[in-house]
Amino acid sequence: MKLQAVLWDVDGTIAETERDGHRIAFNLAFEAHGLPWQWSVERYGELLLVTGGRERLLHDMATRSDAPSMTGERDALASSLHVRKNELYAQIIQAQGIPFRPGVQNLMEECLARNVRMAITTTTSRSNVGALMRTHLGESWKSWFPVMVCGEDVAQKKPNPEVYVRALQLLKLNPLDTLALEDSPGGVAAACAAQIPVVVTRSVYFDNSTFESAIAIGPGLHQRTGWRPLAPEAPCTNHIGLDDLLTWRDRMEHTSQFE
Ligand code: XBP
Ligand code: MG
Repeated sequence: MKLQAVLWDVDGTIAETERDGHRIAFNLAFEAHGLPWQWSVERYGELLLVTGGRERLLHDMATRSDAPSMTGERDALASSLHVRKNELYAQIIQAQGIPFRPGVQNLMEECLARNVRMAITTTTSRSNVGALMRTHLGESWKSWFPVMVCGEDVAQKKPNPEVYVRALQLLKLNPLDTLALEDSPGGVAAACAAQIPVVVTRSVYFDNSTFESAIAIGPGLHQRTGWRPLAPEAPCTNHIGLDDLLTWRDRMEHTSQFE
């Protein structure tokens, strides 16, 4: 059965945007608001279990004695910080750039060349996706992704499957005609709940996480070693490509973790 579409998670999967992008932008937004808060690399890793930047801010505020005590004030502060954070994130991306993870653009180009459609399926804000994609794919980047479902398009963010269900509706495809690429347990849970086969490329923050229902788990699209199940024999390339995704999808083994 042909693979009709590849569904891309963004943060952690397409690029390592969390530690050196979103986290830094959140800290600059705290400073800009005169707040003495800073999220360390470690603390941010804990906070990543809460998807969505605004939701993450509210979750953190609930642990702070110096956060506003009234719900309305907290909501307003979270919204204002989040808007500023996204502006700063775009500036960081423009000024210093965050590279695509190796092997990502290769697979995107292969999808285009072989008429496999691509969708963006993310809980990040639409503006953040644009900032990242534009720097790597140019102004025509949207033509690469006929379907894009972002944080503001859904009522419930990952691990809720809504992002993926919406993408399938827009693509007019059944889940088994597609395959998702993810890096986080929440993202995998969302894809699996939508019955979409999912391949995990481990990212900095989820390097040691346990994944229950992925059809393959590996270190990144740039290398064929370190995958479970093993990457199929392919003497002519070092990258993971569409044929590998197809093989894993057709075998549909469920891989829980490296052992
Ligand atoms: C990543 C997220 C997002 C980003 C920040 O989701 O959880 O919240 O950290 O984005 P995914 P916003 O890996 O599914 O893309 O601040 O725009 O919410
Ligand atoms: Mg991710």
